[in-house]
Amino acid sequence: MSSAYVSSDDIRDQFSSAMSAMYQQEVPQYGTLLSLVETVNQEVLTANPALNSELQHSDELARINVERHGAIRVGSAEELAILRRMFAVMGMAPVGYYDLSAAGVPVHSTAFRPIADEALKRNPFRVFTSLLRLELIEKAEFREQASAILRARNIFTPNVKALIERFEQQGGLSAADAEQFVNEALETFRWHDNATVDLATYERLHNEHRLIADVVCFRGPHINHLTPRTLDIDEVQRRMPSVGIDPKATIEGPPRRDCPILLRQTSFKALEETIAFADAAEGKHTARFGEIEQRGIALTAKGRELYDRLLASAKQNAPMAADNDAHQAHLAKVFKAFPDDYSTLRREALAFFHYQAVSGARTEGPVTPEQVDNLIEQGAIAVTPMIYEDFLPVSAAGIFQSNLGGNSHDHYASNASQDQFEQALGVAVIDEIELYTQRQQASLERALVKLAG
Ligand code: OOG
Ligand code: NI
Repeated sequence: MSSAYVSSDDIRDQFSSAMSAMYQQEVPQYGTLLSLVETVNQEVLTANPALNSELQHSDELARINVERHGAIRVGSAEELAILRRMFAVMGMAPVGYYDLSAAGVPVHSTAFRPIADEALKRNPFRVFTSLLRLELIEKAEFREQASAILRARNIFTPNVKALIERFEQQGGLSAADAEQFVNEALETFRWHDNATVDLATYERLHNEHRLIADVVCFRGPHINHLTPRTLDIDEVQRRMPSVGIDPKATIEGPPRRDCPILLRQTSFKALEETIAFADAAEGKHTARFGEIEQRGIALTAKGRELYDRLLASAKQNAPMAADNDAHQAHLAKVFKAFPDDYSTLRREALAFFHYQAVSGARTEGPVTPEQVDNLIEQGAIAVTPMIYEDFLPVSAAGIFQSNLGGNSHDHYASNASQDQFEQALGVAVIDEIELYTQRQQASLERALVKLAG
């Protein structure tokens, strides 16, 4: 790629900070949450020098303050396919397939995110992107009305489409084009307090499912939350009320542990906002909320299986407590079966790690897998946890539900359709486990080459 072009990592970094600035203006509580998260992160790092140096060593520290994910919901295959090309300009590819129908939400989703080590270090900005599944709406009349409304809208500015095409033809964008791209791409995700339909249409679709109204009745897929990464989610959850934020009852995901795994998340309830409808009637819509997350180590397929099993059994033998302390205590008991030290997690191949040669160390001849363990014990190879960069379907369902006022529709139950999603997207989604496996393997190979001198 010619140096006349801005790197995709730079464009993503600019876009992620422009999006954050826009959302702080639109939803002031998000700004309050950002400050709270920053305060708690600073306190954690001050109180815990070992964590501080571990994060510094793995280049995690630099990204913490820019790190966030957002979420959007789109209505048609065409919209999803153009979004995929838009995110590609920012070095973001679709990773993973999430079926939310099992949780009574008529969407399926992927996460657009950077995939290479260097890109993740620079800015791991991710967007959880859901496609509405009109085929799951029972009444044909609603299906047809919704798809006619969606066909008539255009969620992209003409300029952003032209810039996407220019990027695809040239293989990059100049600084001026990149700046214009960021500004124009932002328009797709802006909030509109005027709906494209009359109040009666909104209410009909809303009564079928609140999410359908949210996707169908507006000019575009407004960003519905942005989520900063905290180093202590329990502490942020505890302090949210003190800054005027009302958190959802329980933290989703695994319990607090010495070695955090996967992803823990909590949110505050969606705001009720005034909307002007096309017939000049005034009404309310609740869509936009705030969320925080704490990320831990990525799990292998084997580790993930254990996580899913333990989570399911926790849910089975205790209906999710509305009291977070009781819920966390119960989870902690069930998750005792999940090893909680990095050495066991690595030896039992439950989690992914980065391997690094320690400078000055040398090996002779080829190294067998058993010798890798010895080299680690001898201090010739250092291992650091590989952070989980993706999402969790059960947690995502919990986040969706906390904002849908409990109006879940069981008849959508378990209707995964990855083929159909990929057809809409225009490409196959990348398998996240495969990505972690490749990154781990590449780091080990680099370490061994370096040790061999
Ligand atoms: C997405 C909810 C899922 C997460 O972090 O798991 C999500 C949405 O409400 O559109 O953001
Ligand atoms: Ni989220």
